Amino acid sequence: MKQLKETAAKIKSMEIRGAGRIARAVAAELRDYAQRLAADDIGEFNEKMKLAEELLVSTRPTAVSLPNAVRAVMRYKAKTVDEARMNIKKLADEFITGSENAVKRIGEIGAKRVRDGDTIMTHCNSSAAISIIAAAHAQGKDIKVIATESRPRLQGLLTIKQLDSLGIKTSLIVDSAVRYFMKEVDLVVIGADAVTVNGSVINKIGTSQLAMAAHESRRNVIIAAETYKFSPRTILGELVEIEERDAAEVLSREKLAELPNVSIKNPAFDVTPREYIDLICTEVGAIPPEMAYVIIKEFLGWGIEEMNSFTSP
Ligand code: RUB
Repeated sequence: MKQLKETAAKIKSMEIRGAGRIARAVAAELRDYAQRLAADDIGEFNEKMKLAEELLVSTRPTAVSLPNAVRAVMRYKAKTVDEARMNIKKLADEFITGSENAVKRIGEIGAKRVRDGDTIMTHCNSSAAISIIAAAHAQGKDIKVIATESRPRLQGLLTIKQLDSLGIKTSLIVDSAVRYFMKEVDLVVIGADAVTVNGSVINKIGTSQLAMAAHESRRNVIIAAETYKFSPRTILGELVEIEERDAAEVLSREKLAELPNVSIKNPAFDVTPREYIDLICTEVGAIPPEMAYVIIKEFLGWGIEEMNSFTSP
């Protein structure tokens, strides 16, 4: 239980962050927890696994990759504890390898959309988006990147470090300079925490204003997202919850205490409507956002019928 709680705390505090990494960490934790778990019979084992699942799913509400990873591992079927441990390990390892391969494949597919000489704008720190940029660079295309800081947590600093180590010329800008620099941009490439059935994308706060600015200037916006970022529950009309993080990420408690009339609002993500998105680049192909349902049905296995029968009593 100690390690399980530690992993949950690391995801909550964002020591483990980024939707893909969160998904892989959760699959690995469920696998390892299952191996350590003391249980007299399969009933007790299943109950304890369910509690572990609930704890992990509660850590960050927006990244749909998290419940999708949990679902991929928790569909194990077993009559004995040993069999359950074995199945969980197999499913978790499959998910982790599949996820790593997906990020690589997205790079290969997405790089086809990058032209020699392009300047790409990106936001926050997305492994899938960086995979596209890195693949284009590896193909010998002469590209430049403009990366936003991504306040308040400054994930943009992780991005510039990664791009710098690949030898890619990168400029760092403050988030509010996105529209100012749009005239220098050829293509926007960003990641996703969730994609809804209607093709809207939920990603780091500021993504929607970036996409709007790109749309206004007729620049293409590519979303890099593995299929497990798509949200089956949105078929039922559910909205993806936007995580509201601690005010202290924006202003220290001491400074805030001096301003009795001020409160902080700190949503971690926002929703970009599909009108501002040209392409969602997944590991199974680059699709228009209108095709999101096909991904949810064909590749995640959840169509309208399955979702309705799953939730009906
Ligand atoms: C990270 C973020 C990333 C997506 C995709 O937010 O918004 O763009 O998670 O990342 P946070 P990846 O830092 O709050 O987790 O492509 O690596 O899954």
